[in-house]
Amino acid sequence: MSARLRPPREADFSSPLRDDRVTARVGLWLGIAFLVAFLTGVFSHYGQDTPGWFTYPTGPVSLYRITQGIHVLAGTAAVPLLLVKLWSVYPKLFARLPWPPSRAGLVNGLERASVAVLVSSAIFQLVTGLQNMTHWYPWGFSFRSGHYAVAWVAIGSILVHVAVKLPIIRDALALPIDAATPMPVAERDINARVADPALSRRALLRTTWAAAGLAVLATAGQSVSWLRDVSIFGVRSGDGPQGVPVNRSSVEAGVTKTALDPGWRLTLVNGSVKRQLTRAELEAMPQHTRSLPIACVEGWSAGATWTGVLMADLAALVDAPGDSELFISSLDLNGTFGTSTLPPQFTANSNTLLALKVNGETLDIEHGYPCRVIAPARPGVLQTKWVTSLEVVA
Ligand SMILES: Nc1nc2c(c(=O)[nH]1)N[C@H]1C(S)=C(S)[C@@H](COP(=O)(O)O)O[C@H]1N2
Ligand SMILES: [Mo]
Repeated sequence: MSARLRPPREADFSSPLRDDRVTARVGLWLGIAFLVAFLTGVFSHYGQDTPGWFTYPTGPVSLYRITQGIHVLAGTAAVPLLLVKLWSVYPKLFARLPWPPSRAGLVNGLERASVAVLVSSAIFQLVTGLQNMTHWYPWGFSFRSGHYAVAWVAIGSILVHVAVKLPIIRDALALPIDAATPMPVAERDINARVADPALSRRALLRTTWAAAGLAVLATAGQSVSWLRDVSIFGVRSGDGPQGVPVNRSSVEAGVTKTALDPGWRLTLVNGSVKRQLTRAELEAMPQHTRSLPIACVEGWSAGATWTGVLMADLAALVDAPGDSELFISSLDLNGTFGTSTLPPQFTANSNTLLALKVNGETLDIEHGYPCRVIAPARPGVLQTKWVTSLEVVA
């Protein structure tokens, strides 16, 4: 290299590890991770913001626990994969655009612009996802709408990228990883220059898979209990009261007094029919016990045994059909999670309870005392705690 200071050029990067064979193999798994995260993410979004054409399923009861666990694990695995992939191609940033402008130059410029969109949307998704897992919201926009909107940008730019690169990807995947053969693709003969690298391409790939696997193991314990001890990234894998982690506490929700107030009543409303019940009256109704997980959008989940009354029984008290849609309000007034809507198929489902107990004990205030919603297969954010009223939606 010359002694004179100048910006690097693509040819200055001579590691034979930066090779289409590495990029394509890591890219393949990165693409799979993003596709899995996209599909499970859209499902999660529809679970919370259900479009009219979609009926959210009431089972299997662990559905959301599985899809959202996979969503977060796919995103976690993508972090080391994206880092290695970016490292393998970043010298291309210093490749010169053909000058004077030509058709080829224009195509090249467009392709680089699409890669810029791809890289920035991918980084945005992984960073905001990790921030949500740790409850760190340094930005002003809503996490869910931002993460959802950019998901479409990311998946779209991945599709464009794969389409543009398909011939290179095919050739690169077909070539043995460690063979010295230079790539048949014209501009990629840099790797032939360095004869004896410190690390083989195979070893680099193995290290990459190991890093992705380790990241997954270190996170999975937030949903898989026997992995808990090795899960240093499982943010909320520790036990909360009654063996269930707590998302938003009673202090954060501002309900420490109202939830324990002996004057608390559950209000049931069906048009002009109205009824109020004390907790003792709820306890006097037929009680049902169900094993259902709480599965947070952040990826953690925990199974528990809940005891309480059937939603359909409550609807009947105000002369409403057992498959009524219910609007649920809680004492928690200063957040967006203080209300939720229970669709008809959940009110009618005998796994959906207004729970009074968890794991055999009276609900802790942190888990929603005096009573909370627990429905099968749904995102945790809809399992409203500190319930104060159920209104039949006309
Ligand atoms: N009223 C109210 N209910 C709520 C919340 C809340 O902030 N306020 N958080 C929800 C979220 S995001 C989750 S994951 C579950 C967690 O329930 P837990 O704290 O009992 O584990 O409660 C849900 N119910
Ligand atoms: Mo949650």
